[in-house]
Amino acid sequence: MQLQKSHLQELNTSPHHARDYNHLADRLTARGVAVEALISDLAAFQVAIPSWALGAGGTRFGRFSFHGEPGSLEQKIEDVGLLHALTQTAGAISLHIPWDTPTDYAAVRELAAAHGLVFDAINSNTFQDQPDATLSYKHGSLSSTDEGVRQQAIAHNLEVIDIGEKLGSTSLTVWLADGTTFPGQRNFQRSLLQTEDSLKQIYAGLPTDWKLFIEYKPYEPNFYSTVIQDWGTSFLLANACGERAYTLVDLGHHLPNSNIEQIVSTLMLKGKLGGFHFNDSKYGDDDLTVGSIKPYALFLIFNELVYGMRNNPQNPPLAWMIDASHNIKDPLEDLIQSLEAIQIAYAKALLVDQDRLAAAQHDHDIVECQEVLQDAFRTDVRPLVQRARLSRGGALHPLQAYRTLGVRDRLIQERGRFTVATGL
Ligand code: PSV
Ligand code: MN
Repeated sequence: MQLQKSHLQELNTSPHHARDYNHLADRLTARGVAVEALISDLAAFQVAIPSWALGAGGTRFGRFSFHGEPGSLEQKIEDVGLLHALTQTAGAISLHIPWDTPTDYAAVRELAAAHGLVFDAINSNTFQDQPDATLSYKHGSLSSTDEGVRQQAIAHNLEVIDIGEKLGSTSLTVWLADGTTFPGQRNFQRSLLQTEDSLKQIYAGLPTDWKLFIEYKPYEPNFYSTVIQDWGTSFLLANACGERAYTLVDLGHHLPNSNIEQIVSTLMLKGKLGGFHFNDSKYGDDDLTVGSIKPYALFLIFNELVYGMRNNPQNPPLAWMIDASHNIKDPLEDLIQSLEAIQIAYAKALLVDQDRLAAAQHDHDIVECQEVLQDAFRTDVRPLVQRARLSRGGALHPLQAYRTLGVRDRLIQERGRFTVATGL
C-alpha cells in the first residue's frame, strides 16, 4: 500500500491552521525569530524507523498480536513509507540483521527509493542465537572468553557491514547484551579488553566512509553487569577504535534520573556523539512512545543537541532513530505520535533564545535562565510543525489521516490478520 500526496491533500483543509500559524509566526517574528529558517530546519529533520518495531512488541509475559503486521522486509519498507508519506519526517529505515537480510538487493533498494526512503545505520545481532549458528552467545559475544564465539560474532558484524554496503547504509550500530547476572561470574577487566579487541577488529573492516556506533546500556538482559554499561565505557571504546567510532545514546539506556542532556553535551563537545535512539521511560528501558512520560526532559536534551549542532562542528551530523516497542498500541499510530513528539521538542529547542540565555548565565541570573527555557518550552509550536510537514506534502494531522484513510484495515485486507513481524 502506498499513499499518494493527492490522498492527503483532500484531508489537509483546515480553517484553523492558517490562522493559528499566522498568529504564532507574527508573535515569533516580533521576538526576532527567523520563522522561515526554523520551518526549513524542522522540514529537513528526518528520523529513521527501526525495522524491528513495526509489529507488536511484547514482554516476557506475553505478546498481543497486531493484525496486518508486516511479514517481510518489503512490507516493513512499505510501513515506513506510509509513515513517511503521512509525517514527512521518517525518511529512513534502520535494518537489523539477520531479521531483515534481503534476498534481492536491487529490488529492495528500488522499493525503498520509491517510498522516498534511505537506509540508515544497520544493526548487528549477537544477542540471540540464530538457528544455523554453530556456537552460542549464551555467555557473551564480542566479550566472550571463547575465541571461537568471539570470531563468530566479529564475522557476523563484518557480514552486516557487507549487507549494509549493498543497500547504501554508511554506519553500523553495535549493541551488546554481554554482561553478567551474578557477581563473580566474569572478570570485568578481561571482558572489557576482549570487547575492545573485538570492536577494533570490526572497525578494521569498516569501509572508509562508514561510522561505527557503540551503544551502551546499564542492565538487561543481564542484571548484575553489562560490559558496555554507560556512556563513559562506550566513549573509551570509541576512542580506542578510532576517529570514525562514536557513542550512541539511547534515551532508555540510563539509570533513573540520569542527566542525559549533560551526557549529550559532553559527547558533542568531544565530537563523539554519533547516533541517537528516541523513546521514553518511567522505570527502565521501557521503550515507550517518545514524549509520553517526560516531555520536559526531552526538550532539555534537544536544547543541548541544538546547541551542539550549532556550536560543535567537530561532531558529525547525527543518526536519529526511534527505538521503541509497541505492546498495546498500533505500532504505526505509536510511531506517528513519537515522530510528532520529536518534532515538537526540536521546534521548542530551536526557539530557545540562546543569546538571552548566555547573558543570563553570565550574570548568574538563575531565574532568567529558567524563564528563557520555559518560555520556549511553553510555546505551542504545533502550527510550526504542521507547516513544516505541509511544506513537504505531508498530512496536516497524520494520525487523523491514518484513521480516516483506514490504513490499518487496508493493511489487514492485504496481508491478513495473523502475519507476524520479525523483531522484538
Ligand atoms: C537494546 O535495548 C536496543 O536498544 C538496541 O538498540 C538494539 O539494537 C535494539 O534495542 C533492538 O535490538
Ligand atoms: Mn537502542
